[in-house]
Amino acid sequence: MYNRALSLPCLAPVAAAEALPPSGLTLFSNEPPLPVRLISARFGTTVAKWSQLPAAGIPEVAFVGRSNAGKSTAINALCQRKRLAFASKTPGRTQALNYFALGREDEPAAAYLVDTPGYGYAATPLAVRQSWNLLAGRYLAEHAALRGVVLILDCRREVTALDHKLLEFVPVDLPLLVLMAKADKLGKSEREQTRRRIDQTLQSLERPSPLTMIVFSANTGLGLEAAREHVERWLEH
Ligand SMILES: Nc1nc2c(ncn2[C@@H]2O[C@H](COP(=O)(O)OP(=O)(O)O)[C@@H](O)[C@H]2O)c(=O)[nH]1
Ligand SMILES: [Mg+2]
Repeated sequence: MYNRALSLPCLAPVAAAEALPPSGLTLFSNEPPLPVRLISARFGTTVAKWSQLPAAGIPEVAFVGRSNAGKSTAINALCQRKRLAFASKTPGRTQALNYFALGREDEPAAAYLVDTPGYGYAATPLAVRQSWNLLAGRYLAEHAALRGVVLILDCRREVTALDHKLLEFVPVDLPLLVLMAKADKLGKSEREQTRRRIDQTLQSLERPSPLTMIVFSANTGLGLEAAREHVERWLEH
């Protein structure tokens, strides 16, 4: 297991006042850094094998879920983009991790959102499933930069056996945000009953780290702002 300790970039000390530029501009200020906003997301890079992962200094949030759960649609909605993550009715078979960079465009990424390949699509050949375990599974289990994981559930399927399997990869000390997605597909009372059942199932996992569930619909915007704020808070400091 990798060390999850946060490694902060060291700021070089300002040696003397004359080190400051004569214009009066200060190189370092006491102002806290600007918060990282999901709406700044743009494509970063595709990681197809372990050796291509970025160094662990930049915080990451991973999005996981079964194929067709609504993961790409949720990422697009959270980032206010139409086609940042590719959403389709036919689940893709690519096993790569897609990195979306956050922060000012003219600066190196301040953080990353990471779209993981859909888990366990029924028609997925065994070899593809195995390569999921080797890259995405290992990434969730070991990558030190992870600040939290967003699990997307299709509210009509609730927590399936595949979701339980997927969660086995996620270290118990990582904060988890569960989006009960496509909530617009359920009426009000059905939605509330589903929420209670999923909540009970999640509590029974007895994960020691913070676990939050948000009833979510990319179509209506239900839970969107709360989910966005939650992820942005993980990326603070
Ligand atoms: N009604 C409804 N459909 C959704 C919602 N989110 C996703 N979908 C649909 O569910 C299907 C799968 O979505 P997608 O984002 O591609 O799932 P992924 O495989 O998990 O990335 C698509 O047809 C989406 O249009 C939602 O909030 N409401
Ligand atoms: Mg997708």
